[in-house]
Amino acid sequence: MSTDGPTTEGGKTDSYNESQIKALEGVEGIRTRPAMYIGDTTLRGLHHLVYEVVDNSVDEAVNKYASVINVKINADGSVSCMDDGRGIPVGRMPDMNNRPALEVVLTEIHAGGKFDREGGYKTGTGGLHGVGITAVNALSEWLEAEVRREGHVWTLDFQRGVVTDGLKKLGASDSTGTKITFKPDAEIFPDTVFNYDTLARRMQELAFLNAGIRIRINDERSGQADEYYYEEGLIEFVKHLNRTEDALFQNIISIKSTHPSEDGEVEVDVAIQYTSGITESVRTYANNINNLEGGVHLSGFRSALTRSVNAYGKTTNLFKDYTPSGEDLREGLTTVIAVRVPEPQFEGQTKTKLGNSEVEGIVLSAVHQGLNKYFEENPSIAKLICQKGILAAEAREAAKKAREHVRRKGALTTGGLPEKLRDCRSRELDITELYLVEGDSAGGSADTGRDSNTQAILPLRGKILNVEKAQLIKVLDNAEIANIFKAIGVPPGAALEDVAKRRYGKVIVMTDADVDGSHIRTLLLTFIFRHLRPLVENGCIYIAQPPLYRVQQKKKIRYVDTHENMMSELLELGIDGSALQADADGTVFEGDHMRKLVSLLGQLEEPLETLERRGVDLRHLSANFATEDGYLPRYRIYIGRTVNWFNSKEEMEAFVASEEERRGHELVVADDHADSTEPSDDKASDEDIEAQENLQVTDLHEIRSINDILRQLRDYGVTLKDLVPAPNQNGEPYYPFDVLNDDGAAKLSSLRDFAPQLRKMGERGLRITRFKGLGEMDPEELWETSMDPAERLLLQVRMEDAAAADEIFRVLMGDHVEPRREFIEKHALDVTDLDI
Ligand code: 0RA
Repeated sequence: MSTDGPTTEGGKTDSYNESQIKALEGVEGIRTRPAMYIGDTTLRGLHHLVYEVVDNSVDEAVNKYASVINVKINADGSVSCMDDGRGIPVGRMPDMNNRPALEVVLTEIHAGGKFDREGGYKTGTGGLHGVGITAVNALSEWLEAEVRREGHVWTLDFQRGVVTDGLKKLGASDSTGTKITFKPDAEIFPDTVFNYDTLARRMQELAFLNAGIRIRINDERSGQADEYYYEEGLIEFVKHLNRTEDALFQNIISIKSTHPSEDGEVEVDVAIQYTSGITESVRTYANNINNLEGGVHLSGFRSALTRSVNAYGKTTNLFKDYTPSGEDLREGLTTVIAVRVPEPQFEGQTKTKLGNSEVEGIVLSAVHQGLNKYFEENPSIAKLICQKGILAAEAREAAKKAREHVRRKGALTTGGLPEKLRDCRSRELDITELYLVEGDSAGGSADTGRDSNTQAILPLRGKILNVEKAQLIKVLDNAEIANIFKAIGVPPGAALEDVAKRRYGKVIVMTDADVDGSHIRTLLLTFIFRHLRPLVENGCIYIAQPPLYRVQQKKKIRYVDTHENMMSELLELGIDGSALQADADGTVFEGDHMRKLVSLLGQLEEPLETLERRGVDLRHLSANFATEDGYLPRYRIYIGRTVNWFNSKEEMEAFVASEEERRGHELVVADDHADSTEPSDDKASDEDIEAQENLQVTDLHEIRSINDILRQLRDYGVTLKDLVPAPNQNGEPYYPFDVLNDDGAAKLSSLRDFAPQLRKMGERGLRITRFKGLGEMDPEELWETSMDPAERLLLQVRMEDAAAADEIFRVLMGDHVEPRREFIEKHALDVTDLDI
């Protein structure tokens, strides 16, 4: 790499030159078409941002330069990803207009390729060839890079992909690594709230796929934290997937090999284990990307398994009457396949199906050889597998007979429709829908309320059969299940071409918004995922979202979908007919003026709560450290126990430089552990801390938002002190604000109480009911809220959702109690929340 030694003197930037204009165009391109870079801007795309950043750290770790990756959801909703790798280079690049390499990496598309990464990054992970981290930068309201390298800590800040604070040197450090912190841009992403479980699941997956890397994740918002470290990689992945099941034998078969190919080396890593159950569970990955639709590696594996087991069964004379089919041999089999391919090609509906044709043969021969060797060395296990295959073949034979029997009677998909089905008249797939409704009483209301031309209703009683445990033959025996097949008109184990035969365009699952309802929804989705998967792949499956609240005001009734909407409606009602009076100068706020004030105050609440959750006392901070013009300082530096606050990186850099000058030595920046907080009394003695003389630097990101809003509040004459309750001269509580309303008044000690007070006032004269179940709605209500295509809210089920339901289901229904207990305890919070 051709860079000069690092320096903090920025080049003059008052005129744009070619390389900066190009970077700017790149950023604008990404912001105009975000989907091209991260797939979409839904929650999926949002979480993808984190994966892009983590992928770079994983690369660094895979190449043995890093060993630990820390991911943190910060209190303000931003995310930090930190590794202990070499650190992104910070030196200036002469042929890039002397910009620091760090800046180039974060602003140039394909910058990754500009670096000759020694040790060769043969195969990138999920990252899109150097676009990844630049896209994250462009799609973030702000991003801060912190690099430890060449004896120092360096920082570089961006806003929406453009540099705001050039390269700064923050102090000394003898460690190395990269930390990227970013806040997704709300102008791009409709929802910017990260989900801990989603990120944690992916981090665990990455740890399984990349043995020996330690990945920690923690959530400052909730205190949740996990650490993932698997020395044995996929073997432990399979163990984890089977934690809920009884294994057929304890051994996990592992096959690993490397093969030359045209573009470079192909790595194959496979682990399998049989359970005593019947469901097959497969995960496939190419370059750490989950291939939900499978692909060439999966088909190669399947052929190899069939060949190896059948060859063994034949030569040992175990297969005489029956030769099990491939499907038979996969009953109860848990498989993880991970390949690394130099130039992965993805196909299929969701672009996740691996397509490189040469990989099929590579996996086939690797697994074939691996299994043959394993069976030779472990004959008793080979025998168990053969026997299980025979059992499955026998069961399949019996099920086939049973199916033919039912089919002859026309019971499953032809002729007789279920008695309980309330069919619709139209047969046009474009407009017809089948509602699967929990309970007979809700089914009855839905029947009365529906549009009988296009909407059919199938009420389901109680919990449908536990399809996890039952053999297919029993599944078909179950009346409720048989009804679903009959109604939909697609046979079990449907193929893609059967989808066109379905009797309705959409199948809509409608269950109560309580624990039982969500359990039944999981059951139904699992069942559909396993036996009618092509319907999911084709986007035919939906979930109805009945509203949460009914609001009655005199005779008028309205419905509200979510808790958040209920809160904002109450606020709106409170604003109506209210006024705010500031006692100090008699200013009165009313109408739109007041509404805008309330909205600004509302936006302030979240970052203020974040600040308080960190243990920062707003009153103390604003009384002692506010800037002259009434804003809050953003950066906190502890040296030993002495705290200092700064408003900009410039001030902070200057302060560190002057302290170093005064002390005659460099100040070491404390290593930034994922869980680091300010020095506390119980951690170390005062002497220890003084002796360390470490710099502990914290950037309180939320203060950026707070100051932004404070700036806007200036237009209303509102300042920091109006947000902090202050006693009067006699030390008594002081209420400087009055809320006046048609039917009452209230006094406020600070404007932070304004919105809650308005909501309280808004509740007057309303009867608010929170729905516990569909049964509480009468037919018209059910139609208006959950069935009228013009009004209702439907959620389309995607493959990922169905696969997630399947996993939950395995845990809930599996053989082992412990994982189930763990699961329920871990999710107990959500459950109580759902159930109130
Ligand atoms: C370019 C070149 C080098 C390292 C990296 C990028 C790098 C990027 C990221 C992103 C997250 N963590 C990272 N760690 C390293 C090579 C540097 C050298 O040769 O010292």
